[in-house]
Amino acid sequence: MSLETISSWSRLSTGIAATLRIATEQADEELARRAVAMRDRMQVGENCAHVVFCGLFSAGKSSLLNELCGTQLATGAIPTTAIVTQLELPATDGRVVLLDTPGIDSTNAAHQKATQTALWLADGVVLVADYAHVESEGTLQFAHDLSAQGQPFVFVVHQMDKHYEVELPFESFRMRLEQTLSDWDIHCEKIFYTATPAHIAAPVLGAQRNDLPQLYQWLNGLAAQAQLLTAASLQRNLSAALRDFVQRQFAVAIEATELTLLETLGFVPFSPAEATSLLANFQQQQQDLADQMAARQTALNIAMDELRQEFVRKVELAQIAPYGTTERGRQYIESLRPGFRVSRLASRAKTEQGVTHRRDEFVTDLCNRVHQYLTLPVGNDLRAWLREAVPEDGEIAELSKYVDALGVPLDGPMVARVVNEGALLSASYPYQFVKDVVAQVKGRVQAQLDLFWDAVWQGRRQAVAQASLPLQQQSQRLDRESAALRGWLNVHQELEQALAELEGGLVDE
Ligand SMILES: Nc1nc2c(ncn2[C@@H]2O[C@H](COP(=O)(O)OP(=O)(O)OP(=O)(O)O)[C@@H](O)[C@H]2O)c(=O)[nH]1
Ligand SMILES: [Mg+2]
Repeated sequence: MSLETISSWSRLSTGIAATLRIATEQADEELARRAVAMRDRMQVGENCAHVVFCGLFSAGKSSLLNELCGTQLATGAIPTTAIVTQLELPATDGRVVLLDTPGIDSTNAAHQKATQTALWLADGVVLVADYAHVESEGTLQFAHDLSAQGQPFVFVVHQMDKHYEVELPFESFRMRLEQTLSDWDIHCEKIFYTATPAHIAAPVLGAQRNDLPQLYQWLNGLAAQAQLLTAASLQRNLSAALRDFVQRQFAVAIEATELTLLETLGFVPFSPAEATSLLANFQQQQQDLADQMAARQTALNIAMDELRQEFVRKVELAQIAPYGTTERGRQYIESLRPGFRVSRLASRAKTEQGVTHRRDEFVTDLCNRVHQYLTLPVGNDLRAWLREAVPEDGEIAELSKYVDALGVPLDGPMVARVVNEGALLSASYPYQFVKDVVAQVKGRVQAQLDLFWDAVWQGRRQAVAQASLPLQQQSQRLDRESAALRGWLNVHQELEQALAELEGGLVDE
C-alpha cells in the first residue's frame, strides 16, 4: 500500500507517530523535528489552512500582512522579522491563518530554521517579491524549488508603486515576468501585483495596479478548502520528510557516484529518467562505433580477398607449358619407358645421357617459360600495386622482398621426383606428367603469394586498427561514462526501494 492511500486523518496520525518512532530509533534529528511539527499541526486541527508568507528580506511581507489583517507587525528597510508570527485572516473564523516569516535569504541559522519549519507545515505559500528585485536569483530559485516539491503557491509582486508605466508598460512587464517564470520551470497558481496603500504616492506617473483585494479574496477562499488542504499538505510533508530522511541515509553513496559522474561525464543527470535516456543514447553510440569499426575491417577483408583472387587467377592463367614445352616433357617421359634406346646401337651410358638431356631440355624450357610468363609479369604487377597502394617506403621495401623471392628453383631431380613410375606405359601419361609439373610449379608460386598477401594483410590490419584508435577511445570513454551512470542509477533505485519499504512499513503498523 502506498503512502498516497493514507487519506484519512487517523491514518495520517498513525503514519506521523510511526515516523517519530523511526526518527528516535535512528537518532535523526531533522526527521524528529518534522514529525513533531506535523504532530503539533495535527493537534491544531484540520479546519484551518496555514498560509506562509515568505520571500527575500524587505520584500514587504510584514507590510502586506498588516494590510490584510489590520495588524501592526514591525516593518523596515533592514532585516526586520526574526520570528514566525501567526495572524488570523479577518472574517474567516480562524480558518485561515497567515504566517509571517524572516527573509529566506537570512544568514541567521535560527531564522532559517523558523522559516523552514513554517514551510514544512504550509497548506499554501505566498511568495512575496519586491517589484525592483522580482527577477532576483534567490526568489526564482526558491520558487523553482517550491514547484519541484509540488508545493502550491502564489507569487506576489509587491511595491508596485515602483512601477512607472511610461518606462515600461505593465503588459510588457507582466509578459516578461511570466516568461522568466516559465524559463525557470516555475508553476505558481496565480500572480498578484500589490502595493501598500501608504506608499502609493499621488500623483503617479502611470496606471497603478493593486491586487490587494484579489489577494484577500484568494486567501479567504482557502477557508472553504482548509480540511482538504491540510490533509494534502500533511501527506505531502510526510512523504517529503521520509524522502529527505532516506536521502540523508544514502547521501554518502550518492555523493560518491556523483563525484564519479563529474569526473567522467562532467555533470550529474537531472533525474533517473534523464540518466536512463542518456544510457540508451550511449549504448546506441557504442553500437554505431562498433559497426563502423567492423565495417572498416570487413571492407579491408573484402578488398584483400579480391586482390588475392585476382592474382590467383593470373597464376592459373599463366601459359608456362605451351605445345613446345609439353612436347619436351613428353619426350622425357618416353625416354623413361623400359626398353628405350637413343638409337638401336646406343650403349646404356649413351641412353642415360640421352634421358638426362631430354629432361634438362624440358627443365630449361620450362624454367624460361616460368620466368617469362609467370614470375616476371606477376612480380611486375605486384610491384606496381605496392607503389600504388602502400604509402610507406619502409613497408614497400619489406614487402618487395617477398616479390623478389618469387620463383621456383626447377632442376632435373625435382622434375624426376614428379614422375609416376607406375603410369609410364600409359599413352596419356606424358601429358599428365606435364600437368603435374605445372601444378607443382604454380602451387609453389601460389604459396609464395599467400605469404606475400599475409604480410600485406597484417600491415593493412594494423593500419585500420590505428585509424580506428579514436573510435576505440571514444568507445572506451562511453564505457566509463555508462558505468558511472549505471552506478548513479543503481544508488537511486536502491534509495527508491528503501523509501517504498519505509512507507509500506508505516502503513502496515
Ligand atoms: N515602495 C514601497 N515600499 C514598501 C511597500 N511595502 C512595504 N514597503 C517598505 O519596504 C520595507 C520592507 O518592508 P517589510 O514589510 O518590513 O518587509 P519584510 O519582507 O517583512 O522584511 P523582513 O521582515 O526584513 O524580511 C519597509 O521600509 C516598508 O516600508 C510598498 O508597497 N511600496
Ligand atoms: Mg517582516
